[in-house]
Amino acid sequence: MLLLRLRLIVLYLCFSIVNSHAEDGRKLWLRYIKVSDQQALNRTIKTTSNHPVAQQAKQELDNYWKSTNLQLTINRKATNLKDGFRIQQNKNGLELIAQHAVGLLYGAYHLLNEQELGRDFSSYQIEEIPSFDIRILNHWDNLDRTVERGYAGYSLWKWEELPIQISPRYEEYARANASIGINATVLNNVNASPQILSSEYLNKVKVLADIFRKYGIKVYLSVNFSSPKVIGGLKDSDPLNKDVQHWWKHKIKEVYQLIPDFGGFLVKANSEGQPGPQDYGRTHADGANMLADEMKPYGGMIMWRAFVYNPTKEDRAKQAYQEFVPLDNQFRDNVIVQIKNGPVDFQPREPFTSLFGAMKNTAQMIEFQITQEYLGFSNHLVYLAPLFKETLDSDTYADGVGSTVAKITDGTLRKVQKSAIAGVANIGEDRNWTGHHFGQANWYAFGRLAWNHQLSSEEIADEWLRLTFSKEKEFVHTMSKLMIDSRETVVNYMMPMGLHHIFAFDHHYGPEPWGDRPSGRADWMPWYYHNANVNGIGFNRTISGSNAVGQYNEPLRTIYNNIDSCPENLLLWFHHVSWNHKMKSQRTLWDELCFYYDQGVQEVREFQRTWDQMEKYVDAERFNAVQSKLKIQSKDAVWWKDACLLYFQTFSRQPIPYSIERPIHELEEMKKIKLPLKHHN
Ligand code: GCV
Repeated sequence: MLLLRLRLIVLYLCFSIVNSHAEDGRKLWLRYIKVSDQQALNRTIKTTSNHPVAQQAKQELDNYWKSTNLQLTINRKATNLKDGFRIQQNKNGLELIAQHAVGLLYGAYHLLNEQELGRDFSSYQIEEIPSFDIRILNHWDNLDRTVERGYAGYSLWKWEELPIQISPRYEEYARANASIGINATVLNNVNASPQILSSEYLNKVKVLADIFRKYGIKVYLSVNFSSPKVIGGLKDSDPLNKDVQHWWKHKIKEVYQLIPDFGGFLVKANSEGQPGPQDYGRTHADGANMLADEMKPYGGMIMWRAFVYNPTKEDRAKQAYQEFVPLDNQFRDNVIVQIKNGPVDFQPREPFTSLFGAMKNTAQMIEFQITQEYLGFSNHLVYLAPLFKETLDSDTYADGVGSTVAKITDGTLRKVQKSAIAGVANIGEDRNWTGHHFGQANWYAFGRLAWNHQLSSEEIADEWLRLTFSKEKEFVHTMSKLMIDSRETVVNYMMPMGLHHIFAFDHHYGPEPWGDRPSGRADWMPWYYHNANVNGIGFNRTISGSNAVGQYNEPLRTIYNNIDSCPENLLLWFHHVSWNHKMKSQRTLWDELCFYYDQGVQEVREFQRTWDQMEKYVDAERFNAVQSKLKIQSKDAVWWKDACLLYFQTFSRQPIPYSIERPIHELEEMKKIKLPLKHHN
């Protein structure tokens, strides 16, 4: 009996040990293996810098660098390197040179990744200079730890424990970001609680800023424009009111006393019910400049969002441009207007926002959404680098041919005090950080593109897969292709050919093209966007419609305006098209719509088959987790296809072609689906 008990105890202990090392994804792409004592003896790593960030770089290399001797050098004269680095051979080994300590840290991660990827360092030579100065995550985290549009659990920031108790994940988070070059983070939701600026919360923020500093990461905060009134007790928050200005001056001073390298504020004003300068008859420029002036002495930035639209008769897609273009020239040089990649809202596919390039004398930055609000949450495998690249590489023609969104925003074509790029984070408290293991790839891809927007989606997928899962050629090759395809697949089964915003109301998971709320705003209703009727489907944004095409530079205006030259993947974004319109494939629009929805479904099924064949390359835990998520994605894709085709068929009144998989749902049944999902803000 005693023996049996002992055996059971041993078994239990073994199981716990194995289990505590189970592969839960927490390590992300950072899987370096510690050097052995012998390896450590065979190489030396030296630096003359005592800067904490340089010391952090050295520490990482001390722990993991196996190859050769390394010299870390700060050369203040190497100004062209900015935050970047150069690595070259010298007679004793490799030399890593940077202008700033942070460049050494980025160089250290670069070397460790290269080592992981099996590079040969014998004649290694490289120079890396970041594309954007500020590479920033935007967390939409609320102070109660819910995350607006977050699908990876509660917020990482345990406000109720701070400033006393420190979660080890704060440092892990900072390290992960630094390893991909992210150097800034906005901790809280743009729908901001004024409380974040209370002294109580600022003392909590300080603790996070102190941890992040060692990794070269600056903290920013989203602020509520009504803060002077709400927490300052003033009678209003009018930016031209001297008391209001005074309040901000003192608040900003308090912030900098606690956090001397504080980055700045992000502001969502007069948008979706948030307060702003227009409440007092002032402009966005009045509001932004007032804050910018108070920030200026400390070198802080104001990121002012252009995501503004009102329930007027005007096409929502035109409103940011209309609001901001007349204000060009008026913003201070420490204001950057933060513009979403698409003119409506982070849809599976949108054209780039026409505002990019339209303001000649105003700094502009792009905002991507890494979290998958409109892309199946953390249930769907959708690799976003192709979406990010599509916008960055779009030619705005603002300063002639080649004025891509990337070059308009990175300082190449327009000189700016600081260039920037933002991504709405998909990170939460889940063990694997992002809910879906492949969601990590989107965090990684955002960082890599912020660092170097010339990288291809394939290069990034390749790196990430090898660092995160396996270096086996077949695995990397197969999964890289799947990842690249996954963006088009989600477009196919959700919103092909430029359809947009036909999501279920409020939570945005699943289809609801029939959605209507008699009391709700028209521009929050799917019919506002798809305009389906017996004649056809799509939003007429041509000259004869809302004339959103008029906001684009030539030749885009003409290309988009003409149904024959408009790219078919944006056709229903710009045109209301007859069901019998002949597509390039020679199918009618209706048949083509059926074809795309079906194709999306078939592609996800193929993803399932492909993943199952990867089992031998992946640990059981992550394999099973991804496999289950793909099942959900597959079911959802069928749901999307059936819902959209059966609903749009009530207008087209045409049969679903026989080559296409038959619906398995009833339209009326699908209309009854109401998911109990909460949208936190
Ligand atoms: C933070 C969309 C989202 C909102 C979000 C808003 C924004 O409308 O659905 O949750 O609010 O964009 O970007 O401000």
